[in-house]
Amino acid sequence: MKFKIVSDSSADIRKMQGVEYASVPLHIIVGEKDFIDDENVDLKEMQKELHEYKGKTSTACPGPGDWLEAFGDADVIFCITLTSALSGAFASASMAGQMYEAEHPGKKVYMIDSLSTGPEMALVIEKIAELIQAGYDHEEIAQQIHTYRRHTHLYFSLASLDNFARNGRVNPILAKGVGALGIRIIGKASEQGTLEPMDKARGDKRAVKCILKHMEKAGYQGGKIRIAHNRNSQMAEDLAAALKEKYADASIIIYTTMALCSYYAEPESVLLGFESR
Ligand code: X90
Repeated sequence: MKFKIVSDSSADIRKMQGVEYASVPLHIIVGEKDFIDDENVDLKEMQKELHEYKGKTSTACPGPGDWLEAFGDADVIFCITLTSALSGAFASASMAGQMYEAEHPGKKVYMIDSLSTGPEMALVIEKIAELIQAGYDHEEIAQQIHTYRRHTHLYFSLASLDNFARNGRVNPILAKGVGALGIRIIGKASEQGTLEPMDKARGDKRAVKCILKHMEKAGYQGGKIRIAHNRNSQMAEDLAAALKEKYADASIIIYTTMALCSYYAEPESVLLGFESR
C-alpha cells in the first residue's frame, strides 16, 4: 500500500527522506508579481519587492486541483494544512480529498487541520513519517496523530504584524507599535487556530526569556523543538542555547522560513514548535 504525506508550503518542508511527501505551494502576490512558494522561489527578490511595493499585497491558498495533483496515485494520504481559522487551504484540500475518494474507491484521504502552521506542522509531519516507517496501519496512525497533536504547540516572536493586519487576519489595533523600538509580540497559535498574543518584549534577548517562561508554563519538559526564523539566526540560536542549557537532551533543529511564513512572520521573526508532556 502506497502512503503519502501532503502538506502546504507553510510547513516549511520541501523534501523528506524515506517517505513519499509533497508540499503544495501557497502564493504571495505583490502587485503584478506572483511568488509561488516552491523550490524555485527567490526569497531575496520577494523581500525586496515587498519592501519597495507601496500597493496592497496578499496571499492565496492552493485550489482543489493543486491538491489533487499532489495526491498523485497514493492509496492512503495524510493531508495536513495550515489553520482553517486563517486560510482557505483546509477547505480546498478537503474538497480535493472528497473528490479523490469518490474517484478512487478504496483509497483514503485523512484530513488534518493543524490549527497552526510552520514548525508545529513540521512536528506533526515528522511524527506521521515515523509511524509510516514503523509500519503501522493507517487507522492506527490517524489515532496516534490525534493524540500527539494535543501535545504540540506553536509559539512565536513577531517583529511586525503589518501583513497580518493589512490582510484582515488580526485586529489592526494589535498591530500598532509592534516593530518600533525592537518591540516583539510574543504569542501562540490558540486552540481555535488563531493568533493569540501573550506578551510584548523589547528586543530579542527579552523575547527569548519570555518564550522560555511561557513554554515552561505550558508544560515543556525537554520534548522535540523545531525553530524556523526569517533572517534572525541570532535569536534562533540564542533560543536553542538557552533551551539546551536547561534541557541538554532536547532535539532542536533550526531552519529558515519559506515564502508563505516569511510573508507573515516578517524579517527578524522567529517561530517555535515544541512538544509538551
Ligand atoms: O492566503 C492564505 O490562505 C494564507 C493565509 C495564512 C495566514 C497565516 C500564516 C501564518 C504564518 C506567522 C506567525 C504565526 C501565527 C500563527 C497563528 C496560528 C506564520
